[in-house]
Order: sequence, then structure tokens, then C-alpha cells
Amino acid sequence: MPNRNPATPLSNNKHLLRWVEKMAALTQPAAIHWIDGSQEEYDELCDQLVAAGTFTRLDEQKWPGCFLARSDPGDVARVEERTFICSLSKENAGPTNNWEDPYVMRKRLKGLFAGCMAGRTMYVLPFSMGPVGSPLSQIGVQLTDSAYAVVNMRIMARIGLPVFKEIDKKEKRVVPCMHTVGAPLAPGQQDVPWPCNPEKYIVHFPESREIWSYGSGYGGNALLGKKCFALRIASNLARDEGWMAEHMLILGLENPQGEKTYVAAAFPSACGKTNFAMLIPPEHFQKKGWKVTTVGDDIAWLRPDATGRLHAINPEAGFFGVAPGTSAKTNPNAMAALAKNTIFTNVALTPDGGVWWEGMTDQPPAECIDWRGNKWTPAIAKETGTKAAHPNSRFTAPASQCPTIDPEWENPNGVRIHAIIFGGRRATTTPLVTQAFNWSGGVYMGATMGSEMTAAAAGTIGKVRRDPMAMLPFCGYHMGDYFRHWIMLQKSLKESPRVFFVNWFRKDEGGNFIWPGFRENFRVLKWCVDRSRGRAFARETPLGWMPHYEDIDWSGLDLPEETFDGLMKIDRAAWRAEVMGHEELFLDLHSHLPKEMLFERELLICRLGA
Ligand code: TSX
Ligand code: MN
Repeated sequence: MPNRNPATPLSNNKHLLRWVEKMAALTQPAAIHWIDGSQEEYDELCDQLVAAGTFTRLDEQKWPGCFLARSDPGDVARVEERTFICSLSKENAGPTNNWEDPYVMRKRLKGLFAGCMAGRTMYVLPFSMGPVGSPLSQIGVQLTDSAYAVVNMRIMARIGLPVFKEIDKKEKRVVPCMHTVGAPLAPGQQDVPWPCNPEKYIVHFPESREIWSYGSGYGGNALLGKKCFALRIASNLARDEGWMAEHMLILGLENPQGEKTYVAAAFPSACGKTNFAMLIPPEHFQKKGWKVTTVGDDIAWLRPDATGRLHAINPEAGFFGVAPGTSAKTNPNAMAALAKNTIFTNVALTPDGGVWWEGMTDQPPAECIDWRGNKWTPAIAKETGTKAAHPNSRFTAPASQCPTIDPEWENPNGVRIHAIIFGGRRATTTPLVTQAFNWSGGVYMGATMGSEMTAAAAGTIGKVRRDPMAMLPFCGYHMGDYFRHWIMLQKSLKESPRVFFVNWFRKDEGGNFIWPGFRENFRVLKWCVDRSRGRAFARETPLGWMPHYEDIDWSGLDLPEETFDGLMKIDRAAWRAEVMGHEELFLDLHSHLPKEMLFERELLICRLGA
């Protein structure tokens, strides 16, 4: 549509038109722009962001179609303490969420949003989480005054005209998503490259299925389709409608006979979830024809199909990945995905118009501009400890550019899930891999998962931070009810996926990682898949089913049996302390906890032997 007037509505849905009008009256933007989602529109918005100083265009030869954005130093991550679940009853939000009375919060938001878009353009951004028209997809419309949010959303979701078309069919409810950076411009006032507000609110109304985000332009605070919609609001939709919105990657494992098995997996942060989603099999298995394919790296929507089998889609269309630590060694597929048409945020700029971050190469560049816009050299870093890239710096890359993207990744019916893997980062106690005895045992494993803190805050090293199903910051209702929903879901399945728990991070007495990790994780994944397909052996232990040494395919890797024994060792004293830790978590949730969780804990204690 060359030279269309962007102020002309692209939908004839009366509710949508009325809502846009009402919100424009509240926020007072200088202009309204209906997003068609075209390449021309994207290019124009990127040009505008370059002109505003928000974007730097990278070298067109080395980084085609790529941009770098530097955020305000006070706007670099999700803000959990400013994230609210405003359910009618506080009880419904549960003890792990911040709650505020929805009437009180609405009033506060009305005040904050009044005139908040003055001097700016309000974009009307329709998006589909999941393939447009898929029965598993959901639709939202984000009203935002951030062009940065719009161009990132174009990579992370399906947006524009096809979505307006879906809305006009009026088959699905639309989730209204209000977003402002909270920085109105007075007439003639000069804008800054990264407008935002020190006061931030990320607010969810689960009953009316609404999102209001104020004050931040960064990541999950501003790309409302991701954590706010696809997890916090969707977890509420899923509970009410009998499906699951999970913080999970989805991958496929293809054997040399061409049989494909899909797996969904949840890990807390700093476990290498994106690396696992894009796993490359060891040389030996590649040669024989084994393949791992990627469906998604962050979110999975799972639903029983008509025959009672669990199917899943990745509701996203891109990767919003942490840059530091991503390299040709740790994740060549991610490096290929981000090589073009990618938006980088808060990484370093190299003198040749490229980007760099800690861990990208063994050798840092001799000189670059750090994420704050200051000159950075390895010598300066050594002296001051400053990082070239912010530890939470990101790449926004199209999923379609991942070399291992699965041919079924946009299948509107999703892919069948045979196994669910939970993981944690634990130096002790938790073995390399365990299969739960059954579904409720698996739910217990997910509910009690966690990572040891590596941050050097005094007295916190080695303390386990529980993060049930990696959903602690993302479950939009009471965590106890969430466990109940997991237990319940099995009743709508003819066959339940097998559930596993993995830990790549066990250390020996000397403090060294015992397991080589990375592509060698393929061997563990293969055992999980073979177990799920009913063709691998295991032995019964107090924790669940575990492989014997010979049940894992070691070809091409020299891992002595003693080393394996160390990885699989069950320290009963440590486990007795571990179940005490489980109780601590459950105490907080006890009034809503399904009895299966208590019984599973009791059985585990009995199996460990008092
Ligand atoms: O992503 C990781 N994975 C999963 C890969 C599919 N990482 C990176 C850190 C997480 C943010 C890992 N780090 C993994 C892992 O499996 N394992 C480890 C720990 C580790 C680090 C280094 C070595 C071995 C294990 N060895 C050498 O560097 C030689
Ligand atoms: Mn995530």
C-alpha cells in the first residue's frame, strides 16, 4: 500500500474503533498510525528510529538489515517489583504475585495515562500470538507510543493486515494492551533517544484480560505479546479453557529412520535454555543422521487435541535472546539466526559498524563503544570492571532465520509433545537425569525445581531459589491453583507425556563441572525420548527412573563409569534437607495446594528412608 494515510483505520470492528478513540482521548497523541505490518512500513519506522538517535544502523555488508539500540541505563530489564496482577480477589493472585485492587489500580492508571502520549504517535498494533488463524492462537492489539516496540513486535509476533482481518471476523476475543513509555513531549520539546519514565507499572487484569504497561520501553515490559500476554494473561485463559501456557522451549529430535519426537522443556534463567532449544548433536550422531530441530526457545502453548494427545505451538515468531555468552561455540544456530535482520539492544558497537558482547569471541575487540555509549577497551574493563554489553542485552531475531527451525514450527495444529523436561542449575544433590514415576510425580518435580544462586550477595551462595516450572514471575494467578491445573490436565489426556528432570551443572569436590554439557546433552535427550517411546531401560531409585551407565549411548565420548556414578549419585542426607526446602515453598501456598503435592512429598520421604 504505497502512500496510504496511516491514520486511516485498517479495521471496521466497532469495538476496536471505539476503544482506539477512547484511548486516544485519554492519552492525547499527536497522531495515530494503524500498523499494516508491511516491509515498507518497517523500513520507514527504522529510518525514523535512526533519525531520532534510538537506532544505529550496522554495517550493511557484515550485518545486513541490523540495528543497535541503547536503552536508558535505568530501563534495562523486566521490573518484577513493579509487575501487578490485579484480580478482583487478592487470593486469586496468590502470595507470589504483587496484587493491587483493580479499582484502585484503574484509577491510578487513568491518571498516569492521561496525556501520556502528547507530542507522540500512537501506533495501533494488531498481533497474533501463534500462526494467524490457528485454533491455538490468540489475538491482541497493542496501543503504544514506542516505534521501538512496534519494530521489535514485528519480529516477535505476526502483526498487521492479516491480523486485522482476523479481528474483523470477530471469532476470537481481542486482548487490549495499553503501552506508553510515559514521556509526553511539550510543544517544541526535544526528544531523547530512549524515552521512559523512572516510575513503572506492568499491570494485568486477569478477569477482563487486559494489560496496561507504563514507563518502560524495554523487552518484556514493552513487547506485550510476550511475558504479559503469552504467559500471564494466557495462563488465566488456559486455566479457564483447559490448556497450558508455559515458559518452555519446544524442540524436535529426529532419528535416522525419520521418526520425529517433540519435547517441551522448562528451565530457570541462566541454564542455557536457548542453547538447548538449538542443540546440535555430537559429530557421531550427526553422521548417522540424527537431527535436532527448533520449534521455539521460550514459550509453549499446550493443548489436548481431539484424540487426547498433547499438542503445542510456539506462540512467538522470533527470539528475544540474551546476547552475552552466545557464540559460534555455544550456539552456532543462534549466531546464524541473528546474522541479519536483527535488532540488538544494549550490546557494544565495534569501530567497523558491528556488534560485540562478552563471550561472543575469545578475544575482545581492541576498542568499542559500550552499551552506555562510552569508549570501552579491555584495559578499561580490567581497571573498572565495566562490561561492554549489558548482562541482559538482547538480540531480536526472526525464528525463520534459525538453520534448525522445524518444518512444522508454524503448523496451526501444533506438534505432538511426547515428553516434558524440567531442569535446574544445581551444584549438588540433583542428578544428571531422572524420569518421574508418573504424571503427579512429574508435576512435583516441576513444582519444586530451582537454581542455586551464583550471585555473590552475602550468604546467598548455594541457596536454592525455587522457581516452579520456571513460572514464578509469569503465572498470572495463584501458584497453588496452577499446580492443581497441571494435575487436572492429565484427566483430559488419553496418553500423558513422560516427565523428566535434568541438571547439567553438577560439580565435583574441586568445584568443577562434572558434565561436559552443551551438545553432549543430546545423549540425555536421546535417552528421554527413547524412554518416552518405550524402548530404553532404567532402574528404579527413590527419586524416579534413572539410566544405568549402559542405557546411555556414549559413542564418541569418553565418560568413565565412575564419572557417571558421580553425576547420578543420590546423597540421602542432602535429599532429606532438600525435601525440607520443598516444604518451605509449599507452606506459602498451602491453602491452594493440591493434595497430590503433599502426598508426593510424603512418598518421596518414605522412599528416601527416614
Ligand atoms: O547453555 C549451556 N548448556 C546447555 C546447552 C545446550 N551452558 C551455558 C551456561 C548457561 C547460561 C552450560 N554451561 C552448560 C550447558 O549444558 N553446561 C555448562 C557448564 C560447563 C561449562 C564449561 C564446560 C563444561 C560445562 N567445559 C569447558 O568449557 C571446557
Ligand atoms: Mn523466558
